[in-house]
Amino acid sequence: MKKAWDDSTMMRAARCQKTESVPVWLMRQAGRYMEEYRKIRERVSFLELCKTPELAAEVMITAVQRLGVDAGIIFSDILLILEPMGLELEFEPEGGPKIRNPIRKSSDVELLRELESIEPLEFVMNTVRYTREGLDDSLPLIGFAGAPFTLAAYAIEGNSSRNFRQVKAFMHVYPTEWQEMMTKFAVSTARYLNSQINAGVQLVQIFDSWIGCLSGEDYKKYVKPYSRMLIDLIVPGTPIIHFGPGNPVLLPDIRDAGGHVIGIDWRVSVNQAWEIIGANYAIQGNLDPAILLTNREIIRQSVQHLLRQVERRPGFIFNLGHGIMPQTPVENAIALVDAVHEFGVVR
Ligand code: 1CP
Repeated sequence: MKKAWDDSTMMRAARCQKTESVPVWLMRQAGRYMEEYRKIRERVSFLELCKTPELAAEVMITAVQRLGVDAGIIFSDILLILEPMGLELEFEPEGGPKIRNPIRKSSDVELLRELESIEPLEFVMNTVRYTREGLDDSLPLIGFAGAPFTLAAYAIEGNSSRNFRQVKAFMHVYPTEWQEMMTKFAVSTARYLNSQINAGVQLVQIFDSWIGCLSGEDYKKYVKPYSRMLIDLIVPGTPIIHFGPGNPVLLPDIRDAGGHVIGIDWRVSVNQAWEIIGANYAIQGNLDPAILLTNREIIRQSVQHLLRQVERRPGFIFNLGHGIMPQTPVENAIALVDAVHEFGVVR
């Protein structure tokens, strides 16, 4: 049976169809910048929150209603898949992730387990179900996972990194083990995303958040085959958003790796991106999240400026180029969503 969300602006834009207005949602729309979220986090740790589906659903539904955005995303994290694959994951009190047994030697790759069964991540499927039940039928729900490279970066570095020297060294020094590890991530992540689709999400987003640290050549050789493997394994029919920020030079290869919507950041303009990627792809992005630290007037002008570039082209999803910063005043995020709804009406 057709559902109201099938005809939503978000789904239509993802399929590059015409919409009467530009859809908008924000990466990290539920998070520390929101008081309701901080209240819940006083009681439970971040990992507990992710593993308590009723609460995770509540956090996202509250954010969606507060902001008035056109899509929800499950409240979860790209790193959760690492636990059942054999890595010991923690989040430090200030929020940063830490892996207690990172992959450093070639023999460590053998200890990384392919995710054979989705059972240990069943709590994420329950988050999908509860969030879907609580969201209005007109709003699609997005599932997500990390792309193989970004997962490998955390698995090898063991925490957030600035220069990614260990992951880069690993892929050059141990190409065979790298291939083995990236294949495990691709296959496991496809299984995970297909389960989210089965549980009730309408779109999936693949976050390759740290890909911008690579050269075009290294992306082609060490990453692209595995991102493509992952995307090719996703059951057809669900729009895929492929987000690979940081280095616009990579965009043609990111596009070729797969996905229906390409997520971009502010380092490239929407028009430049469309020129590079091609008009038959949808684009998601790309306001600099720092703009949300300014004021209502600047936010409104920035939204107008961005939407002027888009004009009436079908296939645009308004978002930030990266997640909302914790310092963002909630009223600024609301002002952004309102401005997109006001200026993004397609006549
Ligand atoms: O309470 C807290 O301090 C936790 C902060 C937090 C939140 C709210 C983390 C820790 N993860 C999340 C949720 C989250 N993460 C969502 C769903 C909520 C939403 O979008 O509203 C999503 C989609 C993510 C994805 C995610 N996690 C990414 C990709 C997105 C991006 O920013 O590029 C990455 C890189 C992570 C890892 C992660 N999770 C959390 C932290 C602090 C980090 C590390 C970021 C870093 O290395 O700098």
